[in-house]
Amino acid sequence: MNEHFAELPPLPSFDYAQYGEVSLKALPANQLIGGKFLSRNALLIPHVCHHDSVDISTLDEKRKEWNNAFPEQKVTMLPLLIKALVATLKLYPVFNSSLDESGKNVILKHYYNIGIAIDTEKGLVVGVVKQCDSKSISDISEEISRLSIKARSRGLAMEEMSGGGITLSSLGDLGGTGFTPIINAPEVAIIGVSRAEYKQCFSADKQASIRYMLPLSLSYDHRVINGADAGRFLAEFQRQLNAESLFAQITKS
Ligand code: CAO
Repeated sequence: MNEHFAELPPLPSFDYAQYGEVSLKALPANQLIGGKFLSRNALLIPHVCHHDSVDISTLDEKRKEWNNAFPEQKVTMLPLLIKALVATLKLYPVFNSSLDESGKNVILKHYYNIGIAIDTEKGLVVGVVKQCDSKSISDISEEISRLSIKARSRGLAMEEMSGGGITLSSLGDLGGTGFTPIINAPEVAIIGVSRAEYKQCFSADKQASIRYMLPLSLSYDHRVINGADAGRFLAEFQRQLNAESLFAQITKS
């Protein structure tokens, strides 16, 4: 496939200074390294991005109740998303897979390692929270904290950035209503999460209520996953984010 790209014209070089003063700023190290992989993944993987939103009103209430009761063990939305994602992956295992080198088979992973995009001063890195099915919400919370502190100080070891099955890229409370995340190959899907907002929603019998809605953007490798699979997968993820089994885990955390 690469030979087709060898024939593309180079990006234009340009004398920007002819229009006014300019200055040079070096890109941070992680940005330089990550940029090469992002370019490769964006060019070589046929991406499709599926946008949706999920009602997390009840989940957020339970999270806040927990945080008020145990402020020293504060939980953000991310560990809860990870737990719901693991439950969804168990039902839709192709989202936790990689294409083999022949491109004719997928390797299904029977472990649940979730990558999380971490914003650092040196650029974006992906840390991997391992064995999320056997970890409690508190354990996952602590591991996210550990990985993000280390990524922003000493940097992560290769082992801490490897072995993921699918990645969650949460822009958290930074804003946005959706974005198109680039798949972290050799994974086949990535979920982008934007800022949750209170919105007026209507039930099937047209009753209005204000709900806390979380925007989701699922990019998937169209060689492996079809649009119908993506729709079913996100519908299940929405169910899992509202499942009693998830709420029960918050109180047991
Ligand atoms: N909507 C609204 N609020 C949200 C939210 C969402 N989708 N996600 C998180 N929040 C809230 C958290 O609950 C927390 O609020 P409280 O203090 O009231 O609980 C606050 O935002 C800050 O959360 P956080 O960002 O510190 O923690 P996190 O666990 O959500 O995320 C980490 C951790 C490491 C993923 C995050 O710090 C980070 O680096 N995010 C950026 C990732 C990124 O750059 N992605 C884009 C990649 S493409 O270039």
